[in-house]
Amino acid sequence: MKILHTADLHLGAINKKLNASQRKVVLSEQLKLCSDLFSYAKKNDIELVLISGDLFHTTATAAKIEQTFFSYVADFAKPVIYISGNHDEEKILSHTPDNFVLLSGGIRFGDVVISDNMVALNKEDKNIVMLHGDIYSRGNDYINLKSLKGEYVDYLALGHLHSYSEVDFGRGKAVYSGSLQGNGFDECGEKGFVVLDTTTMTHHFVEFSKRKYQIVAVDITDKVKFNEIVKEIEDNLKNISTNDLVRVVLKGSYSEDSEKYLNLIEERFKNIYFYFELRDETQFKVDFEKLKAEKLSFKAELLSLIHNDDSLTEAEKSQISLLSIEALRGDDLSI
Ligand SMILES: [Mn+2]
Repeated sequence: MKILHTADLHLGAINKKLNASQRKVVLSEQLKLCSDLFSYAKKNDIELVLISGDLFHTTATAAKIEQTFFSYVADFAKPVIYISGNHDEEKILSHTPDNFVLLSGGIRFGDVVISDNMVALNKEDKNIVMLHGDIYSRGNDYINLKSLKGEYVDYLALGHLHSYSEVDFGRGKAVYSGSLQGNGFDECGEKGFVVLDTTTMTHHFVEFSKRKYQIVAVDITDKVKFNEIVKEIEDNLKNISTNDLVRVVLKGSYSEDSEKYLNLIEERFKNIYFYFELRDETQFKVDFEKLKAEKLSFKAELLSLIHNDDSLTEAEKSQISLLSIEALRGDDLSI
C-alpha cells in the first residue's frame, strides 16, 4: 500500500511582506497545491493520505478555504487521516466529508496500523504513528525520540517542522514531510511531501512547491560601477526562477567611488521576480593606497588620522571614515 504523508499546509497563512495582489496569488496557490496533491495521489495509486497537523493556519481560517479543501478530500474518496497541530488544535472543523478521519487511537488497514499514540501497538504489525512536535529541540512541543526507542514504531509521520528531514530511531524512522510551500525567508529550499510504500516500508521525498524562497549572497567587492554591480547580481541569480521570492544580500566591501545605489538595484529587479528584496551587509573600506597619492589634501590627512588611531576597531574606523567622506562631500550622513 502507498501512503502520502504531508503536514503543515497552514491554509490561510500569508506573509506580511507581500502586497495585496501577491497575497491573493499565494492564498489561491495554497489550495491549488492541495488540489494538485490529491491529483498526484490518484494518479500514483495512493491509498491513504496522512496530514500530521497544522492543516489550517489559525482557528479563524476562512470557511471558504475550509470548504474548498474538504471538497478536494471528498473527491479523493479514499481515507485522509488527520491529527491537529499547535495552529489548528482548537479549530472546530465543519464540512468534513466521510473519508476525512480525525485520528483518535489506531486504525487498521491489513497489517498496517495508523495511530496517534504508542499504546497497544503490536510487534508484528507495520506501525505508523502520527505526531506533531519537535524531535530536535527541547521546548513546549518537544518529542523525545529516546522515549520511543523501545516502542514498535516503524514510521513516525511527523509534522511541525517545515522542511523534510528524517532520523533513524529504534526499529523505525522519524520523518518530517515538511510543508508544501515555504511562507517566509526562514523557509527556503525544497518543499513537498513524502510517499511511503508499506510493502517495503521505504519512503521518498517528492518536491512539489510552485515557488521557493531564495536567499542569495552576492559579493560586490571590486565592483564599482552600477552596471558591474547589477551584472554581478544577475550572474548570481542565473539559476533562480522568476516565480521565486528572492532576497539578495550584498556582501564584501565597497569603496568611496562605489555606485551601490540600493533603490535603483531594487527597481531593476523587483518586477522580474514574484517578490524581490535587497539587504546590504557590505563594509565600507578606505583605499589608503589611492589616498597616499592625494598628498596634502584635508581628506587624506583626516582619513590617515582615523586609520592610524589604535584605539579604534576596524569596524569603527570604516564607519567613521565613511561619515567623514560623506560630511566632506556635503552628503546626507548614513547614520
Ligand atoms: Mn506546528
